[in-house]
Amino acid sequence: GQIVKLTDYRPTDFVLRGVDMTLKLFEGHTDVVTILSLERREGVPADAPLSLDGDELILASIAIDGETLAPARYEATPERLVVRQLPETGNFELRLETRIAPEENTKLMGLYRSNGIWCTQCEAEGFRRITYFPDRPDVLAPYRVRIEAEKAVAPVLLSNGNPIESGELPEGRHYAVWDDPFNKPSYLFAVVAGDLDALHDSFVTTSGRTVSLGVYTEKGRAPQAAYAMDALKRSMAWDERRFGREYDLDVFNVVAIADFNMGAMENKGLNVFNHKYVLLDQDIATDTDYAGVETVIAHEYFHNWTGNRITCRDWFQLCLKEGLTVYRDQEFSADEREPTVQRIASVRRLKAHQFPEDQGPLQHPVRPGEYREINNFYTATVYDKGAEVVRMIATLLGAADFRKGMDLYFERHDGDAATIEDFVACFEAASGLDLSQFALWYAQAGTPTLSVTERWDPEERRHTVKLRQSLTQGAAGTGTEPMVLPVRFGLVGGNGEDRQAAAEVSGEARLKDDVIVLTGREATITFGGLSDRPYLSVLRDFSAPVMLEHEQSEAERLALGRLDPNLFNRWRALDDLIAEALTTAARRPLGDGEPALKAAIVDALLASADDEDLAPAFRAQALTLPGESDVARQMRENVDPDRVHEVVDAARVTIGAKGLAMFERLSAGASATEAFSPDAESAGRRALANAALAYRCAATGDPDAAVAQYRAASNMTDRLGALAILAHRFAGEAASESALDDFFRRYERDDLVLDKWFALQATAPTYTAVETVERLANHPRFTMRNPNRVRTVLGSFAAGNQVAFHRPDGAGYRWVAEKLASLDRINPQIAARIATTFRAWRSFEPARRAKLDETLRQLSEIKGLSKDLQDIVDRSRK
Ligand code: DPP
Ligand code: ZN
Repeated sequence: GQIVKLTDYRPTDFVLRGVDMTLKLFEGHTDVVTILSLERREGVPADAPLSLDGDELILASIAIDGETLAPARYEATPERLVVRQLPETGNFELRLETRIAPEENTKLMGLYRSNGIWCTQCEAEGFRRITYFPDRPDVLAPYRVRIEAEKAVAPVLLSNGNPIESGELPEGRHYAVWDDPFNKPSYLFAVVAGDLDALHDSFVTTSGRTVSLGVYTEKGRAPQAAYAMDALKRSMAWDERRFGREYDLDVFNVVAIADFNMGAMENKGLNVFNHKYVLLDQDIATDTDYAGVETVIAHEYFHNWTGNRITCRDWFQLCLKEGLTVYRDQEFSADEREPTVQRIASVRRLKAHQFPEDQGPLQHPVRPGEYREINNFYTATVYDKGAEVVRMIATLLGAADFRKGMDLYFERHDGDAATIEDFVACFEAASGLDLSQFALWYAQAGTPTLSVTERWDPEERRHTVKLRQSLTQGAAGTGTEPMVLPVRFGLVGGNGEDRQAAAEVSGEARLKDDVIVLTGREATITFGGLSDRPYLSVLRDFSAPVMLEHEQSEAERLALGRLDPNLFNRWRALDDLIAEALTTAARRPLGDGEPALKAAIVDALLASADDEDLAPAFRAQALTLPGESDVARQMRENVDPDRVHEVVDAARVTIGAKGLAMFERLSAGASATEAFSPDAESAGRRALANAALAYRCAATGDPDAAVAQYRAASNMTDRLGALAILAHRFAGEAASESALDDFFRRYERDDLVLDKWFALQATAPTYTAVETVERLANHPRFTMRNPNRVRTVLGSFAAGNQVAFHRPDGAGYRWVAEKLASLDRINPQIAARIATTFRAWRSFEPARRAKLDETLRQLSEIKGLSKDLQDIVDRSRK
């Protein structure tokens, strides 16, 4: 495939003024008539042709200003339409007809059918699968869309914007016309047609306009959209309050679709969702699912301003909308839930997904400089590190100037296809800060290391803190200049309060309130006038996405784990201690009997879990040990997944045994006594009880408590919490098998719940899980056509089952590779995404490394591999 480069950007030769489309939906095919109103851009040579993108298209007819074109004037292939001898000046109308087959579209890009419903996914380059078009985000136009379909099959006809007309047609057909007055790029185009139910509500904006809201679902499921609707209204109100952003159309619709490549899509006025992020109630969904729906609903809604009103000039600027919108949804969740717990969850996610990406062969900067397949750049780096970069801007500027900068961005660029430079310039203008060095965060790939050392001078009563940053060049080959690191800190006294101290900075850094802004490779800050040695709490709230190397004694870290008034760092003090201990232990050989965790660390963890002054959700986070993949990542090389599993599991047993009495108390009657409410506080109580149950069963080796909770559960969180313990800790045992059978029978009819059943079995940490996934893939309810199902079997196994995927005989690798090869012919995007699991191959011990290498080589040599999968495989091998 061809490489697209950021530096090659230039505007189109023709300006698009408007789009008028008619989609005639029939069983088996759809006829699309597109009228593009175009004009040659000033300064473009008169003989320059018009070149439009296509993908697997067949042109049925072509006319300009009502006149059919002679074949000599155009050239059409499935991928391109070139038209010559076009008017030198003035507007002209290009009319195109294409015939497409949504029923055969298994890539789920463009127009396709899911359970009979017609729906679209156009980001990034799906629109060109519907009609020939200048399919790039800097081509903006108003759209008018007419949909025609058989009324009995598709009573509901939706598109972007406002509905302006509808009516009957002969032969039982009908039509609807939608008008979107806002200029938009083609990737935000959407059409949905089908026999759908809906939940309706309305929202009155701050200026008093009433917006009709609809959440559309498959028949009979509208009641399960109630929480999504609630989250939507809260998102709309929050964006007004926090960012002064009001909704702009008369309607806002969300549609839940069963077969969907992404989580959801922010099409203007018509968000299309993976139904996993819409449909729930307490019987079918866990608290994690509730939080997921809330976040994704908010995220897509927030895109209306950060993405839609202001979009991206080109796909290299993807983080302009995604990083910013993730930051916004994180802030929303922090406000709606527990801020510290939300931050812990975001940082865990960043470290689990983005850090390994940034340190491996698929490394790329937050704004990539080139790509072969843009679908492969919807990554943790663009999204999550992109959000961290925005968060650092907010930290550097402070809340007031950050808001000023955002206001200016909306004011200056409303209606634009903008760039990162445009975005950053707004914060410079708002604050007077020079952010040119800061902008390196967008250009330099890799995770910087921040080293911190301290020296207490008892004579002078001075504490000296030395900061150093370094960055090594990785696969992306980008620069390694020092970056701007905002390091939030506190000097904690023995009473658990932050001390105030006069500070003196030497080296390239400055101090802004409680933030050290490190700009050079190193700097020293001296704090004077202290009565005794403080505990240094550094990188509070994870104020910069770095790897922290802080030379601090175990005693000091345990003290911070008990005292730090910054709760995020209180959590991190223990989490880091545990992660390091597990990593050290995992480097010792398999079967080494030494306990991984010292008694003092276990006691500290148990004290934290039992501290009733802390929110239950926080205590549950404290009990969540670093996962096997976190330990593997920290080891960096020579990883033996069996040893990692042994170490992490032994730690669970040790903690469970020592805290057994407490865990029995905390796990007793998780939900039996209270009516279900999905709010964050109640969810926190359930999380704590379920964490306690897991430790209890680890300690006793007895499944009875889990079986009892499974049976008595009155909500899915408790039922699945118990089932997860049975399916993983007691895999293969009678208690586990019968609970899994029961679960299947209970929820057989609901694919969303069935996904949980598939995923739990695919992630059971035993060698036999390879045979299990083989069996699951042959299960009548398994299908390669449904991305969720594929993700819950193949994806969960490859990314979430360290033991079985890495089985020493290589059977796990072979099975995944085989499945990916066949999946690639159906849905390349999903195949490529799952294949990224192989990128860590270099970090394993020699025998597994060789097998992984060989598997990747075999994959790379398959003939006719998609551009998506080929790109991932080739880059992973580098
Ligand atoms: N649907 C994806 C998201 O919202 C891509 N825009 O992040
Ligand atoms: Zn997004």
